Amino acid sequence: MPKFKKLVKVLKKQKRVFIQTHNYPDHDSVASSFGLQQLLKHFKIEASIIYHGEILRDSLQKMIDKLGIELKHHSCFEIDPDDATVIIDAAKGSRNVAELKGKVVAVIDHHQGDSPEDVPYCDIRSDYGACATIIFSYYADLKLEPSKEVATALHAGISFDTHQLTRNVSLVDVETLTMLYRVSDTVLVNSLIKNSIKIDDLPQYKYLLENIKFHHNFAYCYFDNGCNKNLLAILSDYILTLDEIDFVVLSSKYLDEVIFSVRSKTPELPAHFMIQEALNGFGSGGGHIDMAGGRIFNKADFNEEEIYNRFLTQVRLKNSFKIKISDAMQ
Ligand SMILES: [Mn+2]
Repeated sequence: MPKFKKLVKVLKKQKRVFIQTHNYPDHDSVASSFGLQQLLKHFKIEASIIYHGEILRDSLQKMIDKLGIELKHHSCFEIDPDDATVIIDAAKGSRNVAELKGKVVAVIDHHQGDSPEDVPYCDIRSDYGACATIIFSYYADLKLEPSKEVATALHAGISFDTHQLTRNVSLVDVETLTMLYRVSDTVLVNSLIKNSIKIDDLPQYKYLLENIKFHHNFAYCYFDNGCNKNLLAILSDYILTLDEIDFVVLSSKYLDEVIFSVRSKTPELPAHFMIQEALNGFGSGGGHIDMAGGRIFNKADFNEEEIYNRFLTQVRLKNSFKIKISDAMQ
């Protein structure tokens, strides 16, 4: 029996179903939710897509508008404890997912993590570059072709999460993208990718270029005046394009918290472990070997110098280890 049928069985029993993205959703979480919602319709299950936070990027808003994706802030619904929630592109209990009144009955995710025992359906594939790849596998298992809108959304989800097949990508992501490419609106996907920033974002670039610190292959910057989460991610990808840089940490004040975006070009500097280590005792972090995020929940706990030094110590240690290995190999 295809795995997806198990999810259908779980959801058929529910009175009302919500598909919840991670907070401040990105292209992959919205695309995956949309793909799942449309597939559930095939089984006569109606589900509403909800999120917490805001839609921060114009590129994402454009994808939502052009593809007619219906998603609403969770406050638009009166969610009660009997309502069922499917969490997409995040883990149950993660700080990145608002805890709502409904019961979590399913988790579909591609981040590293364990399956919670109290959730009837879990599909966690941490070797995949995008959650959209998992959703497409359901269509493939059922031998159903996604609509042009769903294919376009999933194509965008995979392209954004894997940074156009250059980050945390698996062969399955590539094969999925090849199949989607035949059906999707590639002109729209390309325009979403190419137009990812606005003129209003340029002052943040200026601040970054004026304040970034470099230490050998490590780059670090703290945005004292704040920078939103999605732009911070775009900026860390931008800094990683520097040939000399292997490891980037950008952080910013954001509401009451301090948020972090980490990127790594080399497995010797694993982004997810290094952020966990650096924020230990102050906050939490996680993600993938080449991209990770984190936060300090109370900005009063944030001491910029101490955090910088924690990252720097780890980078120095790991760099010296790397040098020793390469010396030994010569
Ligand atoms: Mn994702």
